Amino acid sequence: MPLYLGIDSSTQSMTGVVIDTDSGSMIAETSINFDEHFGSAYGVTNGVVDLGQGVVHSYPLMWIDALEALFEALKRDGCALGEIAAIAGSGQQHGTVYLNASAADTLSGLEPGMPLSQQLQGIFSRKTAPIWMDSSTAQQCREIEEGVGGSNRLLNLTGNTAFERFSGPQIRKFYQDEPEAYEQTAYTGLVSSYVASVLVGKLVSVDVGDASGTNMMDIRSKTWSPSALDATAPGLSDRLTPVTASGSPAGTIHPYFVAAHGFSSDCTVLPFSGDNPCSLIGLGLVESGHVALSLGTSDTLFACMAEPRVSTEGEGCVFASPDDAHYMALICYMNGSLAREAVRDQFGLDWGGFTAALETSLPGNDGKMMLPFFDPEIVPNVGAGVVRRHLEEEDAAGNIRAVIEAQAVSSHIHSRWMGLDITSLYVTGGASANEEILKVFANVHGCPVHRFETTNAAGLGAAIRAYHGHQPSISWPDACGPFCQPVAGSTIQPDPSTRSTYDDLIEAYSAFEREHVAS
Ligand code: ADP
Ligand code: XUL
Repeated sequence: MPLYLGIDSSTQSMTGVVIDTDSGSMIAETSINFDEHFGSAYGVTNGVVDLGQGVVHSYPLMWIDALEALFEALKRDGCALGEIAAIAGSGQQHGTVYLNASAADTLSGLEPGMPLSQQLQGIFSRKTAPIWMDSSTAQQCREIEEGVGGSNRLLNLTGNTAFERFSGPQIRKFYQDEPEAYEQTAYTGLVSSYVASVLVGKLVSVDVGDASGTNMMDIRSKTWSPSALDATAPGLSDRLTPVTASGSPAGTIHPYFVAAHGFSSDCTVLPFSGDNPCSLIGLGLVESGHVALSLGTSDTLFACMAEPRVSTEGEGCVFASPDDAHYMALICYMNGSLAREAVRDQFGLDWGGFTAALETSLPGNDGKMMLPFFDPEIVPNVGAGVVRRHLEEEDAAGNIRAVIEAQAVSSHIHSRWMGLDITSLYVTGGASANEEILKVFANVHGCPVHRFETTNAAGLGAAIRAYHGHQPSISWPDACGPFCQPVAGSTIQPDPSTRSTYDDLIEAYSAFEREHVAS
């Protein structure tokens, strides 16, 4: 019975998804929440440390503690780790990890009998990793764009204008702010390649899917772009390994994991990719046209494309798909679940109360609106939190509906650059468990919303990538087929009677956003 494991190293948790390809079923899904397990040891809230002024970091060592806790939890749940034929993974995108010259030897020499995090604590040239929520690099974005000859040049070269959260601007800021620590950095990786490196016991390359989110990869040749690297930091090419195809195995698992956790010594490890690229696979988007929505810590809307169509206004981005053939178009909102939680908590509600409030309010919210940027926002680009209410602050149901309608309408407005006729939406992410939220997205986009067995498409996509990497002769549609079917009877249909209300709201919200957010 061949089993495949997908590991999702996300903002708030480390999740394992195990699939059995004989029965075509998901046999385990287990999550280690960072705050719950390591909140006091590492001082994280929602998995991160907010250092102020847009600086948001996390701890690479904590992710490894969570990885070991995940393996123990999977075993407790009865999962036979020794039967896993291959592992692939998914990482929160863009976050950068900085390792010193001792890393390579430490990784290869891992010994059973001592927790990994104790053995790894000396390998970092920077103890923390800036993650995708960090919006402190506006200056570095401009410098990199200028360095390559302007924002259009960077867009044409890498598929993306410079974004604050992308890895290149973050690396440049580190080089500028901490030149000595940058000098001590022998290897710069991403969350994805770092976790894979620990599993294999050697420095593993960044895959094409995650390298697309760095502002440093040539989107056509899928190799590091020398001019983008030069514009980012001196000597950077010496601190990177070449970009790898997502489907080309990174190696076999290090003997540490055989001795400490019972893996088979010939378990193959595939490169990890970004969480959104993995969700593309986990939702079965391996042919161009279909569109998906992920309602996790960030909210993202994305689609599979045959060619890299770019967003000239910087609303969205383009990544290479980890199927090594297609591309994905994506828009990303920082104010996803944490904005929904902010409003929920303002009224002292749980998700049940939040959902009841949505049920009692009407589509269009009687004209009440909110710009729900509790934190800086990516699209539209807002440097510091901006919350504008066109309603009473004490109106619980009005505020709750206003947040959800703002998020759904914004995803409609800012996805136009993708040039797609959105005829259905596939959903994933923690908040996709909430049917009332999904109804709003179905009505605003005027299309059915399909739900899946797991709300963690990134972890499932990683498991499918492990399967495909281990059995490359299977086609992608066949690899995804059994695992990526919407749950029968769970589709949410749009209510046509809300169409004109939402057409009006799309107009009104666009104007409201333009009024309060300088372009
Ligand atoms: P990530 O993978 O980005 O760490 P997840 O996809 O696991 O995040 O989503 C976690 C979020 O899901 C939580 O922060 C929470 O706000 C949200 N969530 C969980 N259950 C519900 C629910 N019933 N309604 C709305 N949101 C929910
Ligand atoms: C995508 C992005 C976020 C993170 C969340 O560009 O920044 O969706 O990948 O984990």
